[in-house]
Amino acid sequence: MNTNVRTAYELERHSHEIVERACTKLLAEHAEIGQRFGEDARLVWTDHLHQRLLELSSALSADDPNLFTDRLAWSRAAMNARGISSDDLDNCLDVLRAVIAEHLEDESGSRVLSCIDQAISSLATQGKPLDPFLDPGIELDRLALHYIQTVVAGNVLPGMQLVLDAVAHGVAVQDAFIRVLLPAQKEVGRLWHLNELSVSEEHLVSQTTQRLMTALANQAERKADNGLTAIAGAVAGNIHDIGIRAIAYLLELDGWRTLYLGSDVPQVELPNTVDAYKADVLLLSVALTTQLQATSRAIELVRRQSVYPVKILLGGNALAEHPGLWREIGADGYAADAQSALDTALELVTGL
Ligand code: B12
Repeated sequence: MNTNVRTAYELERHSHEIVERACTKLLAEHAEIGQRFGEDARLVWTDHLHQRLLELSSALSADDPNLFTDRLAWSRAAMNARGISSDDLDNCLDVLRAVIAEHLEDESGSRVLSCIDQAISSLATQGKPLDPFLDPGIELDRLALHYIQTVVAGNVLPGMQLVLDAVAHGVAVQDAFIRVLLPAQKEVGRLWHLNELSVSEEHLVSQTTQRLMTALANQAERKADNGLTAIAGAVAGNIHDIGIRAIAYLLELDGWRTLYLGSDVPQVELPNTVDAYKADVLLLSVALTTQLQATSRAIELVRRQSVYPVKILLGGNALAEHPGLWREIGADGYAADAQSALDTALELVTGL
């Protein structure tokens, strides 16, 4: 275990105590926060502080303060959109920093503080735009927007029908996945981030998208078997499974034998599963930086315990903005989207 990983582990081990103390300090020093949030104040800010602490620990473990900067920028945009001021977030970070300084006094404390300080200083120069993913001037983007609007309006079956009709009229199933449904999910995420869609509305679209993907995959024509096996799933702790599920369906349509394990797959299961099914590629999805430790542990276990020479391919939001991180945690490859996932999986196994 290297020093940063050990410090991150220490931070997480004391997380409960640190967060409780930081929250008490925040509410004592900023009585106005307590007044504004009423009886929910402790719950809301404990949760917020805990999430930030886990993100800080992941950044520390990966020795990359930018991972923490990204998370700070993300939560700032989401909270600002919900009427919570940046001052509250700054105060929150100040108390977290102060409590960590008291708690971890030695060299490990200064490593954590330097990670916080570097993250804060890059935050000042980082403005994260939340531009729309979809352009109404492009036909399939327009379909994706229409799909979201129809489902959010409560018309689930007509929304599904829009996509089914497009496929019946010549849009390839692969395009319905890659150019309509997956971008629609990203747009839903953006609208949720900006507080323009509620959690229920996001859930409704996400459930409908999964239902549609299954319907489309079941009716689509599949290429002949290519003799290759892929196992796909989301790493432990990750319940985002729509992207990886789409990739699993698309691999299957391309002729792979695909074993889709779904979300939150325990690391310890992976080595035996790889061997039992003689998997050529193991695809793991990582949505949040707080899932990176589980990911490197999963890779380590497969490398150590699997007999079958499987290739490990990673993808997902957590790795998207940090080129090379996949390699540092020991994977064989990374792909940023569904089409490159298909290409990279084949390339890793066949060299083509
Ligand atoms: C739906 C959704 C949920 C659903 C998930 C339901 C489900 N069954 O999947 C629920 C409500 C459960 C959820 C929960 C949370 N979510 Co959420 N969620 C989303 C949303 C809106 C859509 C996800 C999706 O379907 N994406 C569609 C596909 C296309 O994107 P993708 O998953 O990244 O996959 C693509 C690529 O990354 C790549 N890929 C993905 N996996 C793999 C694997 C391999 C091997 C390869 C090669 C490629 C690859 O290919 C895919 C296709 O192009 C996204 C927004 C977004 N931009 O994605 C937020 C989002 C991912 N969620 C977010 C957050 C913060 C959370 C929560 C922490 C919220 C909270 N405070 O509780 C929790 C965490 C849950 C957890 N423990 O994992 C943030 C993440 C920000 C970040 N980078 O950290 C996002 C980006 C929202 C936002 N705009 O801020 N979420």
